[in-house]
Amino acid sequence: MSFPFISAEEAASHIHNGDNVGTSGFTASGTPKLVTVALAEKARQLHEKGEPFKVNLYTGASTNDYVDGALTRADAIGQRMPYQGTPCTREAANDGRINYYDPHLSHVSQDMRYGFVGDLDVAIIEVTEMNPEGEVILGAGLGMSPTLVQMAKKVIIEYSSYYRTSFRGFHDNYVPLDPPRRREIPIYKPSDRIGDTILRIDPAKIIGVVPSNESESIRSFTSLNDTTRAIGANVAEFLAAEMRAGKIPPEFLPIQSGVGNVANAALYGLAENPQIPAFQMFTEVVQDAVMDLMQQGKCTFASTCALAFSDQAMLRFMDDIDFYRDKLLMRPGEISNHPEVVRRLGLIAMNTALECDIYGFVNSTHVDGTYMMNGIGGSGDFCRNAALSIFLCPSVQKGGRISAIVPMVSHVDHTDHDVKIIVTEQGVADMRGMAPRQRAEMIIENCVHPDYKEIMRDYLKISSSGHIGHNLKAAFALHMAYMEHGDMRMVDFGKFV
Ligand code: 0RQ
Repeated sequence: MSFPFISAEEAASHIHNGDNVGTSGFTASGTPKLVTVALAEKARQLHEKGEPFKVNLYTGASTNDYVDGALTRADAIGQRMPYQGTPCTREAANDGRINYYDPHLSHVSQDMRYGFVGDLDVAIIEVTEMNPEGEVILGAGLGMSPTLVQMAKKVIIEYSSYYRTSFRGFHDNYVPLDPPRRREIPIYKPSDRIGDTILRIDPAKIIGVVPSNESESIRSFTSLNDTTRAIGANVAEFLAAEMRAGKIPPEFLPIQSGVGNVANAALYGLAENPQIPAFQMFTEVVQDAVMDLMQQGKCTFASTCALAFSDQAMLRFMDDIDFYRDKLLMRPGEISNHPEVVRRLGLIAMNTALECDIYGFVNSTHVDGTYMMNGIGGSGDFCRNAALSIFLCPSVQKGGRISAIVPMVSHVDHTDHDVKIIVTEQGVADMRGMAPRQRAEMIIENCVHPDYKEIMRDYLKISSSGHIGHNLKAAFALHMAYMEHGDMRMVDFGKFV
């Protein structure tokens, strides 16, 4: 069977108001780049004629301007799941124009197969190679494509010729059976393959192939600064001490690292510390730092869901692709984040917090408990199940006007039952085995910025007794001081005593 080449506009004509649409990719990598933009234009034209047009959008994780950006600006998204990180989509989720639902990333594929969001009308899948039997090689992000092509009534292919070297061999496509027939996920080390390099799509579902030549358009990271460098160094020193104490085996444990500037810096911290041996990664996203670590021999293998390289780094990757062939494997998000495997492999999980509280609860998602930043992503998948769950953050934000360590987080994503270690540029709080009051003292002394230490000690003094001591009137006094005066340091506990 051969498939017709069609324009992005024609592809978009097959997508209808109210359709459930799934896209390939994970973060910006491997997403469609033309059909979603044409779909946005179709929505705009229909809206001008006074006709309704919105689709419900289901993706592997965050996307990019080609998907979330274009569709949000065209007011073409109804329901949206999961993780997003595009500024205009964030705004639309916060002001209610998009109905955003933010589950753990490892749950999304199975939730869709379980029928929680209904049928999937269309899947738009970026591929880098395909044959007339519907066998395809995906691109730089695996996301939930295996589940999407299994479920979709129609599949639109975006055939990317941007990748000038073959991606064949980097994917491990796999869909677990659903309960009650689910079996164990047979991954016993990060490099174990359990699925297929090729993804098979029922040829009868493929309605056309749209040629594309777009890059992922990922920008390079902000270079390290004193704060992020200090966080990285603190993590590395802590892990080196764990090894010396025999709590991490000499061959080390696989690393999971979140996305963003802080997570990137933490990996460089591990690279720079000579006491940290070469390690493997079992993670959901690899960023530019991992390429550098592989070149240095510090990271010997990475299992991931996506290669979220900046465009510059992707060009270097393609130039040297054979070096990476036995060092990188992409899996569906359902597997890269699978609690069973995370627990079995004993990961060291490093994710970034918006704010932590003095008892070890973590807010990863909602500024002031209300404003959605990005989403929980995979942080919960990893946090609860890792051998060591570490949260990183600068001790202050916005030039010191916000303390990232507060008396009580304004929203809870990760509880004190799961979070083991908090690291800021000030130091490390190792909360394992510690009662709440011990944790509070340790976090204040080791992690809080000097401008806020006395404020936190004062909070403890006005807190009740009890297992987790709080003063419910004053618990959000720092947040309120920021809202009222633009600076948490203006807090006045006097009125709560
Ligand atoms: O604001 O953009 O205006 O400068 O948040 O903060 O310090 O640059 O850190 O890029 O690593 O992002 C938690 C958002 C951190 C991210 C978060 C403001 C700060 C800045 C970004 P500006 P930084 P990062 C893997 C795992 C949740 C999901 C997760 C995230 C902006 O890491 O979304 O871990 N994590 N997934 O000024 C007000 C605070 C703030 C604050 C930071 N307390 N109050 N603003 N900011 N703390 C990924 C996947 O699952 C795919």
